[in-house]
Amino acid sequence: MTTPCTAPKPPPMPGFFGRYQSAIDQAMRSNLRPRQAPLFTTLRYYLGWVDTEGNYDPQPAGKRVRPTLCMLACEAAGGEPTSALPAAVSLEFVHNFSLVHDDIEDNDRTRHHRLTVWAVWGIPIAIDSGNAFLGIANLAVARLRENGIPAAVAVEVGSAIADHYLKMVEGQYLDISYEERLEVSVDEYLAMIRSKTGALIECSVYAGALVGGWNRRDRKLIDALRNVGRSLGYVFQIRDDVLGVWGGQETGKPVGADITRKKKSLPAVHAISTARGAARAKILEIYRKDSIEGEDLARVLQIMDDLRTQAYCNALAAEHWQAAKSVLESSELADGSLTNGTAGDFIELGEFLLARQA
Ligand code: GRG
Repeated sequence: MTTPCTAPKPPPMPGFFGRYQSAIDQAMRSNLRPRQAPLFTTLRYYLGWVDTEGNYDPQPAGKRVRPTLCMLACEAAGGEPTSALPAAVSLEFVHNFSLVHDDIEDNDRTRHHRLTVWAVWGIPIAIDSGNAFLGIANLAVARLRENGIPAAVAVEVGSAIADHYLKMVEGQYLDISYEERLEVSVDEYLAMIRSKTGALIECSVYAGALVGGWNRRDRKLIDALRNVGRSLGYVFQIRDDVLGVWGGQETGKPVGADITRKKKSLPAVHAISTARGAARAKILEIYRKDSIEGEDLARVLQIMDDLRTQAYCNALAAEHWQAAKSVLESSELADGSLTNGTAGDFIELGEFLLARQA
């Protein structure tokens, strides 16, 4: 029997999320409002607003982590959080572009317990749908000027978002290419997740800090917040990898999901690189097969248990979280330069990401 995912009870979403949720939702809806062509039903469906026919049908949506981080960083740097909404929702649209395409690439028929776009409309339409999300994202961020953000800052934020989503796409390339390889080092894995997942999370904090802090001419503060975002990206993906193997109470994923598909997520990277003797021969033999199921899956989970792989992953996530906390407590951020209470919000968020169940 393998060790279940360790968290006594799922932590609640940090309370401060509520501060921004309705503004994010309204801004996302207003960006999509002028788009009434049938294509955009696929976007509204994916966002959990309508059913496949386009009829009102609210469903549990994504966590909106990226726009929330963007608004929190803006507030932390001294800005009015709503001034960052064009960047915040742009990041959420980019994220949805990546998820719609990721569902195709991973052959995933469901996300958040609902059919994915390709599973409903087929792959060609889902490619189109993802591309539409990206177009909407590009238009959304261009609206920063309407919130009184100077052109130079708006251009910098727009370029940062484009630059970071290119990094995300690069990271996705690496992730896919690692599936063909038997052995991937922890350093290679960390470089891959820094791009695939970390780039957009880092950019969320960076973009928010730029919008909120441009008039303070305090690059140190913006860079320090950006470093917090970078560390949170690692925490986020490592936790995702733990949930991908040991399941989460709310992920809807079966235990072993990422092993079955031979993903080189952190648990596999750790187990393959640290197993010795008969365990090493066995795990390599299993990972040479086309897919991993039944007894093979149970054996890999057993090897991971023996190697204390889950504890290793949790410790690495905690190490990156510690790095973020040290920045939050560093001289750049701890001397009252952050808006009251926002350092505590970042801490609450980090602790939620470390233990989240979905
Ligand atoms: C094919 C041109 C082309 C691009 C594809 C697919 C892709 C680019 C990049 C993939 C990036 C990706 C899906 C990273 C995984 C990040 C991740 C763990 C997503 C889950 O994020 P959550 O938990 O999702 O925030 P919700 O649903 O809560 O918003």
